[in-house]
Amino acid sequence: MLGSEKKSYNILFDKSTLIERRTVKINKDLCVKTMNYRMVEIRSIHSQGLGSLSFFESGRDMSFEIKRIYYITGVPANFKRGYHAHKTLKQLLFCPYGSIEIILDDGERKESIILNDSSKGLIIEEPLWREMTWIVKESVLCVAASDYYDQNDYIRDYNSFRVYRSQMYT
Ligand code: T46
Repeated sequence: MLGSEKKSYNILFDKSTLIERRTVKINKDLCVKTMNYRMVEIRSIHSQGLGSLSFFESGRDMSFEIKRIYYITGVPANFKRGYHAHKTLKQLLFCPYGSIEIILDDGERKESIILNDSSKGLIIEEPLWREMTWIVKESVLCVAASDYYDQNDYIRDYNSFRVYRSQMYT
């Protein structure tokens, strides 16, 4: 029997550019959850022989204000980074060059996303454990983040992350 208390979050990026929307449904009795991340299309202009120009604008394309941009370069193939989650930070990840696997983990399940297209982005807006693997050497990982760097927003211990997640939904 379905419980009486249900919450549902539909977070929109931009209707015109949204290619996939995932919904978190929380039923307090059944505790049904799906992992909340979204793949989005980044607006891109392609010119024959001149390459491609992609862009997004804070306040127009984004569901959160961008306060920080960072990018990771010079990583060898098969190298792994991450192994943490964020408590409140929202991020758009994209790979303008190369191929990077992002494994997202909600404490119960893992899902794999390959970033290998400069016009596709991955939005993460809830605490999800992440591991990134560089499939192609020197792939570039760019991130637009909703807040300034704060090491207190990181959860770097997996068991602590699972406890944090379980407390979020009780
Ligand atoms: C994330 C994934 C996708 C700073 O000083 N300022 C910054 O803005 C950032 C992002 C990092 N740092 C320092 C903290 C560490 O001493 O840079 C060093 C490397 O950071 P970290 O080991 O956290 O890097 P990754 O690749 O494991 O994770 C990064 C982001 O930190 C994280 O927010 O979601 O990329």
